Amino acid sequence: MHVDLDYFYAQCEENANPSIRGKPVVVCVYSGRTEESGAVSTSNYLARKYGVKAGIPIVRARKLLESIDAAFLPMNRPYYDQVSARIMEILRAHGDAYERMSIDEAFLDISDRTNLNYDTARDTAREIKNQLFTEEHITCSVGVAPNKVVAKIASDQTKPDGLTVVKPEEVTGFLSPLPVGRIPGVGVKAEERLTQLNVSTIAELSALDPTVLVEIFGKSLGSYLYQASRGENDEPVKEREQPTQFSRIATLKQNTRKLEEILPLLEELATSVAEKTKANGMTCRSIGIIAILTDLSMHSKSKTLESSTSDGSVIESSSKQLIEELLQSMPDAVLRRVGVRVSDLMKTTGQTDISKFLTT
Ligand code: TTP
Ligand code: CA
Repeated sequence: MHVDLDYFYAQCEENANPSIRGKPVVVCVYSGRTEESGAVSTSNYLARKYGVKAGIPIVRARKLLESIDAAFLPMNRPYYDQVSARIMEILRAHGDAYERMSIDEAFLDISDRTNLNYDTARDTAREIKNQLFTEEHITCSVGVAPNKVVAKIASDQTKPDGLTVVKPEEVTGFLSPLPVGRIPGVGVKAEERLTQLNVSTIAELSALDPTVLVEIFGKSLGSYLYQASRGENDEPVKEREQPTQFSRIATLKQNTRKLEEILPLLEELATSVAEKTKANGMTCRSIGIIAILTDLSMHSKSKTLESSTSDGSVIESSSKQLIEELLQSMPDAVLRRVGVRVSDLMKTTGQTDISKFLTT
């Protein structure tokens, strides 16, 4: 099963501000350089009807929605991280195995618990969708299929709030008419290359000689494509390898060395990194800051804690202390970007975070 949360950041915003429901919603990453500079992070489906989608400049989105009552909101990543972490916990509990792919996507292996029965699998998918909606007011699109590649293509088939089940005997019929671009990993470039070979559908791709594909795309992508076009893929659903660090870095509204101008951004980054650490079920023992100066040189400073934590306030206060120390040691430094990084990570499962006892 592949689960993809619908228009995720924008849906989080609709839940946080119910008054914007029913309006086009545009989540923006303001670069801060001028008032309207930056790009659209994502938008709800209503905004998409007007052509407003991820990646376009905010200025362009404003034009497209000129006479419309639309909501333009700044991206609030720490909040989406929190919602995502809760949802991922729910998803994890529904799988024999679970693999988080991104902030809003995960694979579940449900083979054993459904006994490979696709009707049971459909019920499981409905149950998950209901639970996400009841508990988090979030809709998602789900694909159920014999393997990861087909499940991902299936979740993309009907959006938003979709559920597409592709039984083993339906795989070929399902894939055949779809454009090759629907195969995960086929980007614009690969698609262009395939168009030159007169291949536009997955059926046409599956008719190519595999040696031709390997010649053009190399052994790894070439053989993956050949298999994917036939609906074959044997990658297991598995938890990702443990990350060793989490970091976030962002550009300041203006170049500065004033603490009062740096701290609000630093706080936001620290909270986000803390959420990410928690979302991964981990704690950190080392906290660091990164500073990129106006000459683009990079400087960092870190400290080791006495005990491991994922407490946002600890990460925040340590980051503040480190940035103060860095500014003191570099009297001429003017900052362009700042970042927060945690490392020395540990899994919390089966272990108690000592800081929990210390904060009460
Ligand atoms: P997606 O799953 O690609 O998009 P989505 O969830 O907004 O919409 P859909 O209903 O089509 O799944 O990405 C997940 C989140 O990642 C998205 O809500 C915002 C963020 N994102 C960006 O910040 N920039 C981008 O260019 C894209 C594609 C996504
Ligand atoms: Ca999504």
